[in-house]
Amino acid sequence: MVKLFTLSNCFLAALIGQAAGHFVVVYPPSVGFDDAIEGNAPCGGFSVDFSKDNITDFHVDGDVLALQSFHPQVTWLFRATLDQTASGNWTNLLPAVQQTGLNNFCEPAVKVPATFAGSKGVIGIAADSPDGILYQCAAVNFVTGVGATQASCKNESSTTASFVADAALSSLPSTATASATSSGTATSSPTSSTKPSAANSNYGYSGLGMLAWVMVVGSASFLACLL
Ligand SMILES: *[C@@H]1O[C@H](CO)[C@@H](O)[C@H](O)[C@H]1NC(C)=O
Ligand SMILES: *[C@@H]1O[C@H](CO)[C@@H](O)[C@H](O)[C@H]1NC(C)=O
Ligand SMILES: *[C@@H]1O[C@H](CO)[C@@H](O)[C@H](O)[C@H]1NC(C)=O
Ligand SMILES: [Cu+2]
Repeated sequence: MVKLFTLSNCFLAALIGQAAGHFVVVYPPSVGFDDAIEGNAPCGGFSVDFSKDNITDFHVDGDVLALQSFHPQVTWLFRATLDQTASGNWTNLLPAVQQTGLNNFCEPAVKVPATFAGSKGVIGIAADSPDGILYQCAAVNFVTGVGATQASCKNESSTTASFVADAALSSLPSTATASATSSGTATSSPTSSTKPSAANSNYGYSGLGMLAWVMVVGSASFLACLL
């Protein structure tokens, strides 16, 4: 029965494949989502633009990060930076946490260094998935205090989570601590011309190419799902 259930979940994951996305951020709103380029660091193929993004107040003493995963297992890394281009200077907010089970996952009280309060910045979410590392960013205004509860903050009942060591996530560039970066190591950030964006995506698929891609990815996610 358990095996059957896993199998049908795998079929579902394979069917959903790229179409339903690898993962989405439910709260705070992301600066942009396109599942074909979600693997582009640091923000899933979008740049942060405080003049047009939906900017959310994020409370440094604890606030909500709500996600939805379309992979049966994924490992999350939550980061924050005061670099408004999201090019680097990241501070890890929690150890890598592995979600087992599809759909909703929410950390209701993620803390940010108190010194961030009063500044604009970016919350970065990196997900180690069977499709590689995937990224999303939220443009935020760091404020003092604790954030309000969000109705969208919930865990799927069948989901379990635990802190894990994740070599891929811990070797991400610019995963620096606040104290290490305050001495100036953040200056090695990429120039704006090298920043990934929707415009220079490597995924120019269309028509039959897209169909082939979906089939390959579908089979791959089905196989990955069985492991
Ligand atoms: C900004 O995000 C909030 C929270 O997700 C949402 O309720 C609101 O509709 C968004 N506003 C715009 C302009 O997209
Ligand atoms: C979801 O699960 C994580 C990990 O067990 C836990 O830290 C968090 O508080 C849970 N979220 C909710 C909304 O209960
Ligand atoms: C890097 O982050 C630290 C705090 O963690 C901040 O004091 C510093 O101004 C930041 N540097 C840049 C270039 O954003
Ligand atoms: Cu995926």
